[in-house]
Amino acid sequence: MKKNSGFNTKLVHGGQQPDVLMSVNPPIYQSSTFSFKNADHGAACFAGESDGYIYSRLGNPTVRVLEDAVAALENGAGGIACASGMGAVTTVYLAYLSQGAHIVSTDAVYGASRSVLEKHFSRFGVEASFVDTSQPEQIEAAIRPNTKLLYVETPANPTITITDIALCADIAHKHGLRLVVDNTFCSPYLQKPLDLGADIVLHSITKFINGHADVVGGVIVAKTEADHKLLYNVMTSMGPNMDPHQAFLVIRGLKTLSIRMERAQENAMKIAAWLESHPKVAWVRYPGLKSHPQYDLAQKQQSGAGAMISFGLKGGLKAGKVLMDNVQLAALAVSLGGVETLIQHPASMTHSKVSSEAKLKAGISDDLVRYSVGIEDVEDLIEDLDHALSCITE
Ligand code: LCS
Repeated sequence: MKKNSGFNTKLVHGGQQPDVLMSVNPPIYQSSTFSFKNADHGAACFAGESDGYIYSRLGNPTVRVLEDAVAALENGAGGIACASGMGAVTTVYLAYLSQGAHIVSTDAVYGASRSVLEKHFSRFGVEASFVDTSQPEQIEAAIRPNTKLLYVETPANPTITITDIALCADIAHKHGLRLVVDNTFCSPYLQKPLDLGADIVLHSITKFINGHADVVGGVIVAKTEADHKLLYNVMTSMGPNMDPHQAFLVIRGLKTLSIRMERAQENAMKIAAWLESHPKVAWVRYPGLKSHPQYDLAQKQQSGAGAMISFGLKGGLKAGKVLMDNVQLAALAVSLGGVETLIQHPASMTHSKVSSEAKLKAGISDDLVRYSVGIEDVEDLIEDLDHALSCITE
């Protein structure tokens, strides 16, 4: 594959090296360790003077295919695959947040990305401020002399609030901070944070990149070789490394990212518009709707509106529960970004560990229902929602 190949060519062929047996797909190197040609070769591998593999926590050829593929899609210097999205998030926190350091983060981040800071990193003297990063003045006001990272999730989970990445890069760099973007909701198909000025991008690979609800995983891509080296060192020292079999499945899922994303967001646009005109629906948050507060920014920053919708019903949480209990095609389950449609209630599920006060401030209201649109026939999904909404009697 040429370096300047198109996005879809990178999806199908990215990271793959010619195989000795000419296999079309990368082999699964299910081996914890690799032998050295001789003692000097072993020493050279450990000294970084030879790029031979040593031990699978420190690097594995199947995992490397995925790391190189995602790095090429995000236009970064290198990728670091992790056992989970939270493995990727905490690797980034650990790499840049030492005792006494401070991070400014989006208030509506994924629940665990927030609670790991509040409950665990705080034990080591790390401070965190959570603000609405779609409002640059809130970011500026939160930055302190000890701030090291500006961490942005856009679109945010679950409010679908959109933050201006290029603007955040300017703010971060003016204050000597690194800008980290969680790009899980868009995937590199719809948004490329490094091109917009971010220093580090990460994903819960569990979601759109893998796309088949059969793997938990994460990936980090750094813009510079130096950041890549530091992050790789932290990850391999701590050990949240991805398993080769896990990587093989993600490589398979990745190949169809564009066509899955296109189909899911085409469905999502129709469903969001349908929901917005339904008499029992109070509000809908979807970047493809003109009613989205950052509609213009979404048009500029993303090449599509994505497949995540949040909405609230006029009957509040009580009505939302009836809806969730009566869908038959959509699964009532957390996670997102797969070929199958999922529905969940963030306040009591994915964000249940976030305090009520913090949820309220971040706009994670009790009535918010999150809908991850899959690639089923849209008529069937609308019929399913229509039936579930008709079960709400009050
Ligand atoms: N970042 C975002 C934006 C996420 O949505 C998640 C998981 C993570 C990071 C962590 O990734 P994981 O370790 O789970 O692979 N989000 C979930 C959700 O909304 N429902 O279940 C998991």
